[in-house]
Amino acid sequence: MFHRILIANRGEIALRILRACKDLGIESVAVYSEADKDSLHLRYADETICIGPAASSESYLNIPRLIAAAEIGDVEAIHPGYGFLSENEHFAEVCHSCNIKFIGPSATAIAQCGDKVAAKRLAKEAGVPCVPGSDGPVENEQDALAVAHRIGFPVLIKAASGGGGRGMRVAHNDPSLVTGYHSARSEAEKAFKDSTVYIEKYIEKPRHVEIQIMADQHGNVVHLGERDCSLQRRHQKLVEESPCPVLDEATRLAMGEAAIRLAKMANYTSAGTVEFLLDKDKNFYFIEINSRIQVEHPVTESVTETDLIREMILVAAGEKLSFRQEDIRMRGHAMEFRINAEDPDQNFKPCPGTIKTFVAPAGPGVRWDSHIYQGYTVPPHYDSMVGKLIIHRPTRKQCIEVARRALQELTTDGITTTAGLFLRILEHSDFAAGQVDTGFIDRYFAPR
Ligand code: MV4
Repeated sequence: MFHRILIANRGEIALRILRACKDLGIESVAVYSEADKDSLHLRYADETICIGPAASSESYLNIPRLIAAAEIGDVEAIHPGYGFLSENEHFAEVCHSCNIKFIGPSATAIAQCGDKVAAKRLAKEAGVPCVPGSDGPVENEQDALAVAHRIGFPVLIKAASGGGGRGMRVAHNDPSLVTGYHSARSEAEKAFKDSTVYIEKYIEKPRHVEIQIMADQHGNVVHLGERDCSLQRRHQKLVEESPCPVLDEATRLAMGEAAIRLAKMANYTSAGTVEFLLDKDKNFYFIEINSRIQVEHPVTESVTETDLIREMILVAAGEKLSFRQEDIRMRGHAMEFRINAEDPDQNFKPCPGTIKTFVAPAGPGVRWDSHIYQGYTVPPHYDSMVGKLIIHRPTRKQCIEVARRALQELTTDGITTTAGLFLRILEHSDFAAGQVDTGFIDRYFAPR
């Protein structure tokens, strides 16, 4: 087992990883930018190293500085968390060549997942249902029109290196397809230095349902059920839950088995997420695979009684998975609410600042994953998530009841957060009925 791990991240996930290290008796080295010198996890770390100024490009994204910190800190492994370098194949490769274990999938697996055209090809090979569309990249206008006429409008043009909805265009007819094709390509070129695009049938009002997988270095792959992440705004998830309120056992089984086949086809190791769209008729289609631990992992940890960060560390050290598929049962219902320092009434404008009074919610089934404390100043340089409220109760109805109470308890005087928005969402009859899709927030809570 590792003796010492470097945590290449900040905020709540840095604290989450640090806690897993502590529980395993592993020493931790925390790195931080100048803007994060008051970060909570630094107080618990065995060693802290400042890696640069506030700008991510000069700190959390700076590979030479992180490797230097790993050498100085004398660690055997690096946990990248989510965001930053977590899906950077080059970083995974550099760690490998420096004899530092990257706690995540291999550089090859990361590269295959990062290229959405390659991932879709693998999925097809593995017999995983995919959205009808182009077979691989679309090279020109004529190709694009031919694909659209074969599958029928509406279609969605997507960037092969895309993420977060960038480089995506919906087209309903020939002229908008031609325009969208070129604007998607140039946006993709700017954002990802890769103008490769592909085309899919546009699935209207889908639910976003993803399967958590976990794989060790001995060929064992297990799925841990699904998360419904349909409540999003501009590709930022706001609420996630498990189980998906509309998924039947047969579809859950089919999605889980599909995710496992894909993971095996990709020689995948560590934690990963296979994303699907679920249409109105309960058909599911693979869209992409995320090669990192995700923000919403506690939802799965709650319903499956697992510790995914601990498991990632153990399998990275070469251990076998601590559970088999038949050991995984889903119990009760879990929801996660992302508390962002943003004002929903001002178009979700970021609201960094100092927290004058802080009270964390608690009680049965309440988990609060956060790095904030009374007197803490939320810096303006990073994403605005300041905590995650995770509720786990025997039923979805009780989950909603406890969530309402816990959101009311949460006190963060001095900064505006999304907590108030969630109280309004919880009152919505469609949410109470589990009848949501990826357009729900835009329709009712964030009209442009
Ligand atoms: C789709 C889709 C509908 N049809 N693909 C969004 C980002 C990336 N993860 C894939 N995404 C989608 N892909 C097809 N063929 C719908 C989404 C989608 C979405 C689209 C518009 C507005 C909000 C959305 C939220 C989640 C998913």
